[in-house]
Amino acid sequence: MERYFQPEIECAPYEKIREIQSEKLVKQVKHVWDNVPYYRKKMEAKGVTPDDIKSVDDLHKLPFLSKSDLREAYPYGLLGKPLSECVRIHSTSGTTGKRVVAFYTQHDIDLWEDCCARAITAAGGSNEDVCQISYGYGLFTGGAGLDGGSHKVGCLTVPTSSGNTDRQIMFINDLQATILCCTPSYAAYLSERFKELGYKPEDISLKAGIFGAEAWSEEMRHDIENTLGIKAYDIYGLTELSGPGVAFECSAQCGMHINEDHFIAEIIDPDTEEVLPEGEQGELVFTAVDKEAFPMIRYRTRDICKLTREKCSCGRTHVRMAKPMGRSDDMLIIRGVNVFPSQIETVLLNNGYAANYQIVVDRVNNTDTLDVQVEMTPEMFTDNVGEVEERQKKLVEGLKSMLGIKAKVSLLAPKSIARSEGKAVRVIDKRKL
Ligand code: DLL
Repeated sequence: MERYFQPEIECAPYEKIREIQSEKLVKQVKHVWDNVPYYRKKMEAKGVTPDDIKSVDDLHKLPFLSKSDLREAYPYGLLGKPLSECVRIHSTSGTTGKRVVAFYTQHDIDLWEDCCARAITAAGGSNEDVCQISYGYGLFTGGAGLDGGSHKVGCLTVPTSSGNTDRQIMFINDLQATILCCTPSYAAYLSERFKELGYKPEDISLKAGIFGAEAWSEEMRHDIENTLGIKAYDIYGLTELSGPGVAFECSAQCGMHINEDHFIAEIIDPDTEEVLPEGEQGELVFTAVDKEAFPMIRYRTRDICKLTREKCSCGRTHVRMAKPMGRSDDMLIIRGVNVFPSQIETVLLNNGYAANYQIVVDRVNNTDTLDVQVEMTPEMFTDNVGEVEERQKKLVEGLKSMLGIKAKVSLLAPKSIARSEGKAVRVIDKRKL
């Protein structure tokens, strides 16, 4: 059995990691200064030159990049290499404004696939595995990234892409797939379908799942693990930084190791932009020190989470990020109270519901309304009105204690909410329409 594990990097002492980062950062800042006039102007405006950046300790002197910079510089304004050296783009499925288009040289793709290979390895993968990739292929980074990683690990790669659920199940069964890669909401849908078809966990060949691209709760993880009989690993990334594999979970399933030889992570206060100490919650900011074609420096992700350097039982030393609670722009402000969809999901799953829900926010008579619509499971489904009312009441109370505000709860019949094959759309905010 061959494993794609790089202990000399992944388990390097902190000082060694800082050394690698500092060396690469100095080079990267020079590369950007010389080749990306847009960022050079930002540096000049802040009065910083490459000579000021001697190590990671100087990172805070550099200006941030944000989504609005990406929009302003669209499409070619942040390119760090001539187009003749770029070999690929990927793009986000952004719903507002211009899409993000990210560029890759062959070197960038190799590094990205290396990150994804580490993720598959950390989930127990080797060249003996059959790895089914049910993330979408195309502009979205999920399919291509994990496909490349799976090749590097030497798995037999099954590129089903997303959708056509019964065909997914056929391939898993016929080829005896052992690793499944897809969004957690699609994994939940596949689990539901396996159950409907009468499969028990021990009938399913899968042993691990690599699920990411959207926020998902611990409760959802347990549901998927129990139905499919697997261990479910989280994976994080974003198009601007390459795609999946910026960070990944290991056997400890306790936060995601950030590939620190490629990405330097900081947590900032999103309002003051001040860098926060380790362990505090704030906005995640990344500096990609190896990327050539689309070199992001201090890129503000808008994802809210914490970092820890506590020792990990897997032996990897790279810093771990907690599950992001959601993006700061996913946060709903309802009657002045901050609400993350992931908090609502926790309450629903703790009460025995599956992750088939939608959150509808509206404004009636100048007051915000929050309607949590959730499907009953087939086992709960009943026409006994008293029982349904009792269930509703329990959820209203659970939500009140989690969020601090009152929500309306609508219990729906099983299968009344459309299933997602990619990233699930959980929130319908009618206030913005
Ligand atoms: O979602 C890349 C990806 C593909 C990651 C497949 C993992 C697996 P984007 O479409 O650019 O890229 O969306 C990036 O998705 O800023 C987060 O808000 C969210 N996100 C990604 N992974 C996670 C995760 C891909 N594990 C945005 N948990 C990010 C929570 C996640 N949110």
